[in-house]
Amino acid sequence: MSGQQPSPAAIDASPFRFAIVVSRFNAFVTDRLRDGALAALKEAGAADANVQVLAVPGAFEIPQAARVAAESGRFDAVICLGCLIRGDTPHFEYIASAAAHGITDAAGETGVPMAFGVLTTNTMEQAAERAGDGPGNKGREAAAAAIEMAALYKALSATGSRPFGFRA
Ligand code: INI
Repeated sequence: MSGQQPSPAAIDASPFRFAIVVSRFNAFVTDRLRDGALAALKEAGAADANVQVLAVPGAFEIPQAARVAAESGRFDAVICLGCLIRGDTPHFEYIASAAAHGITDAAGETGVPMAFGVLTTNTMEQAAERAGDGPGNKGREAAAAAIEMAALYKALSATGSRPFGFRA
């Protein structure tokens, strides 16, 4: 089949520039998500100079910074990282919903792909499990998604490479 995408593991990240928007709230987890994302980008060939880490206070602020980063025109993809741990009040639901919807809207409205690496867990243990070393790290997973989406958008914008049925 023509126009088939390479498997994500084979995608070269060196042509792309990435922003990592990471919240400081629950930093013992989000630092590890950030490190996982940085490792995945490096392994895929991204140069340090093409990766910018932008810290924000909490998950609520992630979409705000992600949108401004996308609008700057300086990035091919934005990797959003945060950690929400459920408490005794509905606060968690509001922030989780705002983060998810805000990131979705920012990606759709700016045309810059954004990966969702915001953990929403019931316990600290569940969060820590998803931010460990190795492939289960959700920062790594988000970085892999961002690389794949940056490559997909590039393929879609290339002249004459529109897949069958794509609108003019
Ligand atoms: N921010 C998080 O990233 N994770 C949380 O678990 C969290 N809790 O539980 O409150 C949290 N709150 C802060 C919020 O994201 C904003 O930074 C704050 O409301 C200021 O706008």
